[in-house]
Amino acid sequence: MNFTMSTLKPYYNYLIKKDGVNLSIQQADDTGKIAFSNYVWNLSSRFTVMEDGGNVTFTIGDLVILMQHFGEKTSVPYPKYDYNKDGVVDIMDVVYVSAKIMT
Ligand SMILES: [Ca+2]
Repeated sequence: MNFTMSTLKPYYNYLIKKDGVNLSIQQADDTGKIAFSNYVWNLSSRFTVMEDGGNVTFTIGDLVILMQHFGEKTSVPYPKYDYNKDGVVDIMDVVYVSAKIMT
């Protein structure tokens, strides 16, 4: 499934969420348009596009995904959910995301 949104601000970053969980950040092109694809969705999925401005917010859904990757240390250069970049998805990353949710 491909999505296109226009009438956005050119060159601004937009955070795309699916069911409240961060999906990706995309920059609008010079005409204020972004396009994205998502192949895993169902009819009840809800997509949100919001102006990012560099401050990604986290939700409980992000914390659940993080917990599903707890202990991972195989990716190069760092596991995707290793927010403090110490080479492993560990309790420090859980604390980081938890703190972001509460602020
Ligand atoms: Ca870590």
